[in-house]
Amino acid sequence: MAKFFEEPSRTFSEYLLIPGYTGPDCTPDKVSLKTPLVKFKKGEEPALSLNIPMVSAVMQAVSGEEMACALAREGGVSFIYGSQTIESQAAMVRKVKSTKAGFVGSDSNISPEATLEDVIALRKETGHSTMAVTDNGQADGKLVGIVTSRDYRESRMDHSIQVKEFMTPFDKLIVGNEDITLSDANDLIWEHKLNQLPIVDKEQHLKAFVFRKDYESHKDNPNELLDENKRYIVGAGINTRDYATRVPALVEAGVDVLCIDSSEGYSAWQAETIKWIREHYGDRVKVGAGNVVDGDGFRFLADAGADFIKIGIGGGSICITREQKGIGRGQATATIDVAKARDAYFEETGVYIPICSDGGIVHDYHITLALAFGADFVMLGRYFARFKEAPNKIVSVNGNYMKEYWGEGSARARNWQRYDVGGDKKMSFVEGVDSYVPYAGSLRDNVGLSLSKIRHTMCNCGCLTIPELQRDAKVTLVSSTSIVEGGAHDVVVRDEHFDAKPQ
Ligand code: RVP
Repeated sequence: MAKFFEEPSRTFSEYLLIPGYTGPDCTPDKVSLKTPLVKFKKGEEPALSLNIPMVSAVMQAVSGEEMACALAREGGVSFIYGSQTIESQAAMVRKVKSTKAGFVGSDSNISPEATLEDVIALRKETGHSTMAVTDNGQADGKLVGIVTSRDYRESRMDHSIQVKEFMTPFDKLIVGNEDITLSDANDLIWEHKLNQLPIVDKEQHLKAFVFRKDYESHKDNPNELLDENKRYIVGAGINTRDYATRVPALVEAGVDVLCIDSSEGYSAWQAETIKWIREHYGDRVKVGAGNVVDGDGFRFLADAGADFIKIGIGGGSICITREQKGIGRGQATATIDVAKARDAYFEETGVYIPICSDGGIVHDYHITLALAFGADFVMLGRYFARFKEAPNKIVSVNGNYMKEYWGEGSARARNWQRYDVGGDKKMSFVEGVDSYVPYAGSLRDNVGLSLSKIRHTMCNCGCLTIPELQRDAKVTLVSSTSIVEGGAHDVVVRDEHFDAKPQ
């Protein structure tokens, strides 16, 4: 007879946290959200940790190079999507690793022969008013000058005038050399009252810009996740088919951590992929695996040598796996069950394997719940797809700004490797949808707000760290009627459309 689980499969919205005692020293500013990213032995430090418990999903619509830099700046990690060619994925990783914190690659480049009209068009496209003028019009060209809004008067000048006629030429520019430190770059900016400092190599090729406004934000970014060379930490997704070529290319590009991206990870192919990585790189290359939804799946991947293990089947906002195939498990129950298996494994072996709850986070408090259930960090797709830094397009739908968001198992992404169970190299049916999510602005503002809520809730629970929350949280199931009680009820909520007129 089949094995039946006694507990129904539950999701986050079915739970609430019960407050614990909050002492006078338990304040949000004292909360640490540091959490391990890869496994470690009892008493030792993990080789990689996150400063906030959030990573961005291995998805075309979510994790490109801009997202990776923005999230690392806040203390999390992006896993650059693997459903693209090995070359383009490695190029994205390389781009992140070549972006030193505070040193920004130039995305607005123009040639000296271009016209003012081209400058105006480029400014509209990128939203940036500082442009590098390079001999070939590309980011890697020789710097011959810069154009900022101070160099031209749009309404007074002929738009066909060439850039070389009005740019600030190289010999009038203050520049930094490529070995300059951020703090020396900042000194130059202050000394010469600059808004930006171009950084060039010995051949005068543009390497980056340091902006005055970025330095300010860098200073108040204590959570930035950097490697020992002050470069952003970045992850990348891999699959169980082309790892023998993809992994070396990503490692060569400087990737910090890999993740086998699959809708169902309790498989021989995942074990083979990890084995191949261990044979070729030992423990130097860190690799997470998944997804699983019970203790058996966890144990299998733990024994296979995974550095972290991801939980979740069918809970993603764009995912229809449960409808299509009838497999999966409520995200809360899956996380609780896998956390139990992880704790038992730790007891038994002295090795702590971080677990990641992936998919189905709708409200910020779901993150706190996932952590209370034992997750060490969460992976989010929909959440990050709403931000400016995601690689998906912003569109207007019925007058509202939206961002496109599509599943890796949708007809649009066609990421068949993620759903591969051997056999044909194609997708015979979809497991995801193509959708829109409301545009929400910058990652920094949104993540800041979410983390603030998490810190406050942790203080309500009397916890200053994630391990304390995992150990001390008190959790209750909610009834469907008490869910109604949890929102505003029995009042007419005031908004701009319904407001009392003064008498
Ligand atoms: P969400 O954050 O709820 O949008 O979920 C994102 C997660 O959904 C991803 O990290 C991945 O595990 C899963 N996913 C991605 N594509 C698909 C699909 O097409 N079914 N599912």
